[in-house]
Amino acid sequence: MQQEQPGENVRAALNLGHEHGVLVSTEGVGEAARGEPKVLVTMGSDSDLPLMMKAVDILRYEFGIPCLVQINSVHRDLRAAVQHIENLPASIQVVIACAGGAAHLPGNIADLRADLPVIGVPRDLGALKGIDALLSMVQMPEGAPVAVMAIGDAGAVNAGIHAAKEVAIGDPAIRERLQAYAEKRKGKVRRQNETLEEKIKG
Ligand code: RP5
Repeated sequence: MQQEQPGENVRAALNLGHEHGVLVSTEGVGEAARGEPKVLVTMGSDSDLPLMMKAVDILRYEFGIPCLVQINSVHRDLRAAVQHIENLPASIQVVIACAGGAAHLPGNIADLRADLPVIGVPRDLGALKGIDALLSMVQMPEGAPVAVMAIGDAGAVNAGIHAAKEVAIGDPAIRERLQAYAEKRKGKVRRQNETLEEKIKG
């Protein structure tokens, strides 16, 4: 399949119903999206979406990686979640899963999909401020690993970068974009040093 195919053609080629989620790429969302999705970005509720958009945006704008975005709740509709995760398009190489509270979603996906790496993002939520989600994800028993990121915004961005690194294993163009991203970060330190004397003088 050609990368430039629009979203509806991608859907048709992948035999993907709208219940499978929303395609997102650099070019746009839904019918405006282009390319096969390489990353599934899933979450327990659309209340997690503002956080997970940080992962989606770094994937599409920094690395040009199309993704599929999908809600999967393992405490409201476990059967639908199993159905979705077992029927992902074959182009999906990595899963990013976000949840708050007693966060079972990433671990459940790690069990359902022995073939895919799963990255967990704990959401800062409720009385325990994400510590509950962090521990639920990181303390997976032996055999179903979840690569757990930091709680909240940094974790969502890092999940996008980590997913890009997984995709880059088989895609030299993504490796180059990761290098370019690292160079931008170095530039930030250089600029901070250039203006440091003025800031100290006040
Ligand atoms: C989890 O419960 C979701 O991932 C979300 O973080 C949390 C609260 O969901 P809502 O009550 O906001 O839908 O399953």
